[in-house]
Amino acid sequence: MPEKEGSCVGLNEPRLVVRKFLARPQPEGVGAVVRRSIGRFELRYFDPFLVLDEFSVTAPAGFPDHPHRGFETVTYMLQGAVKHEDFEGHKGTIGTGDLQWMTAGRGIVHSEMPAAQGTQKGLQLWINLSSKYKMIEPRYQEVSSKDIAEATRDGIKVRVIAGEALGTKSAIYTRTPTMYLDFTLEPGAYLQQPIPGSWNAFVYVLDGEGIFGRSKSSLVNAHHLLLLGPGDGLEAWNKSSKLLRFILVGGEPLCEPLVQFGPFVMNTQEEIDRTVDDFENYTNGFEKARHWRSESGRTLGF
Ligand code: FJE
Ligand code: FE
Repeated sequence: MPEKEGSCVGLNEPRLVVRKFLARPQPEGVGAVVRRSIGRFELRYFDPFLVLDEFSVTAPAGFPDHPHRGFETVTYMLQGAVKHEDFEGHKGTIGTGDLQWMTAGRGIVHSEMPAAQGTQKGLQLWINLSSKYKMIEPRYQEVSSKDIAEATRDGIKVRVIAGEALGTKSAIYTRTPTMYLDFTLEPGAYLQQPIPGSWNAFVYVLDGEGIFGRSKSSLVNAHHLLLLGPGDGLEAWNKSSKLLRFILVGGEPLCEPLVQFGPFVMNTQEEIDRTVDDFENYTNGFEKARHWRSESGRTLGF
């Protein structure tokens, strides 16, 4: 029998931090604020990731009616609640710790608005879809906080949004192979997390101060994005006296041409032109946008 699970884990080639960005607040949507790391000018694309926003929204601000095509949006709530409504009549509210994994595919038009008093905070990640899946039927996977798989070991807690960690697997289906882990490390904790060698991966720090990649590297605190270089996993340390919370996200790069026009992400300019036509003429997946308005009654356009 193997020994205690995990005892054989060891990384041969820990990934090092190759780039570091501080995500500063910027206006987005209607009166909302995002700290954008991936998707800003200096980091337009980190294949397959298009956008990572740490958002902060207080009513009446929000993200009223707007379309998406060609990718997935993953919304993970950190505080408060967001209500979404789409043009098919799909409605729901996600609160602290809840997850919405939306595959926009050929087209979604929806609104994402605050659903509670005070400030709603969370993360929204946009994951590109490969050319063969860009026009698939839209799909939602919604997971409430209590159903997100968690594991704890040696001062490490992980919430497994997608993929696997500490022997615990998520039930989320990722069309583009993706891992998404929410780690909390107690003071003194040390983490080794395998990551498939061919994947791109990053860390985004939410709280506290951590050391990533090499034990002697400098402390990294909240709102910083770290791009990881090649290797087979991540090593992280909490050498501080407070909790350290960060997400680790990895994905298999698509290695395809990319043409983006706001919330439409395709492979060629021609496909983008067709998408704008489809949106304006309510065709090829946007049929139901013709008569639909959310309760907010506003639009973000695109
Ligand atoms: C969008 C502008 C936007 N980050 N984080 C243009 F703001 C958006 C958009 C969001 C968004 C929504 C939430 Cl709930 C959280 C976000 C951008 O909705 F889609 C376009 N096209
Ligand atoms: Fe959206």
